Amino acid sequence: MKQETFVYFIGTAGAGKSTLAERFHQWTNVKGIDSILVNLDPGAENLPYDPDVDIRDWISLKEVMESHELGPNGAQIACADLLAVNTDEVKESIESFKTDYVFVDTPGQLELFVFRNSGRIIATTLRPQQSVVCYLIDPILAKSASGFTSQLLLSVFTSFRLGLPQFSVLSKSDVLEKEDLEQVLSWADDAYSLESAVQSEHSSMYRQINEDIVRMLIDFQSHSKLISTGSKEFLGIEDMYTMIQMLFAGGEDVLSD
Ligand SMILES: Nc1nc2c(ncn2[C@@H]2O[C@H](COP(=O)(O)OP(=O)(O)O)[C@@H](O)[C@H]2O)c(=O)[nH]1
Ligand SMILES: [Mg+2]
Repeated sequence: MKQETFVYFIGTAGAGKSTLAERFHQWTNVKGIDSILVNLDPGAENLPYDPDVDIRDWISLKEVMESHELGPNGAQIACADLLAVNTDEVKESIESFKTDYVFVDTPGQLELFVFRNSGRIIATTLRPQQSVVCYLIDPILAKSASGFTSQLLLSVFTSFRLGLPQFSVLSKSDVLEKEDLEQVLSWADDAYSLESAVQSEHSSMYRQINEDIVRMLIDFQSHSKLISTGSKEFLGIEDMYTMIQMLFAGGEDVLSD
């Protein structure tokens, strides 16, 4: 039986999860690696790909809105809670493809997958021993030091909740001016430069908190290994692939045969 590697794309709304999942899938096609795309967003309207496994086959946001007389926000939450009910069917459907890589696109809003129980149930049921989270940092939200720190904290919460191996990427990096991109990458390389940048944004009453936050980020190593990605020419995808191969070292590299 094939030993699939699951890659979960997680990040705030609009961070570029669906687009990056699709780009990675295309890249594997070019490289001759077998992969499938799984959509776990019941509320997805305009996906930039045609999913191989689609949660919307089991859960319809529109039907949940009608049957429970809910508005779109309430229905999104109800749908997120229903995700776990269909885990066995989703697992069976994924396994039927007998593939090497499973790219899992998660609901638009991060909290629906990370903070509610369903996400955790899915991530620990499907194939936790060969799963990795690709956490997307939205560059627009990372331009200021406090914004970037907040994004790193969200990635720590994600790792804390799901308990899976995780790495971060700076998505949509083409939307940043060159200087802003360099700034964000330099903060990612050096947590202490991030700390002093946050310090200069806030008054000194936050000094101790800033120090504590930076120490925690270093402990979680969430500040390091930030890979720049963007829609152009598969930017960063090969680095992501290498990172995943390294994480599961000892596993078979499907590219090498
Ligand atoms: N410039 C640029 N735009 C992107 C990139 N990736 C995604 N987008 C755009 O950002 C928006 C949100 O992307 P999407 O993948 O739907 O984000 P999601 O909500 O995290 O799944 C869409 O309008 C995409 O076309 C990128 O690499 N560069
Ligand atoms: Mg999406």
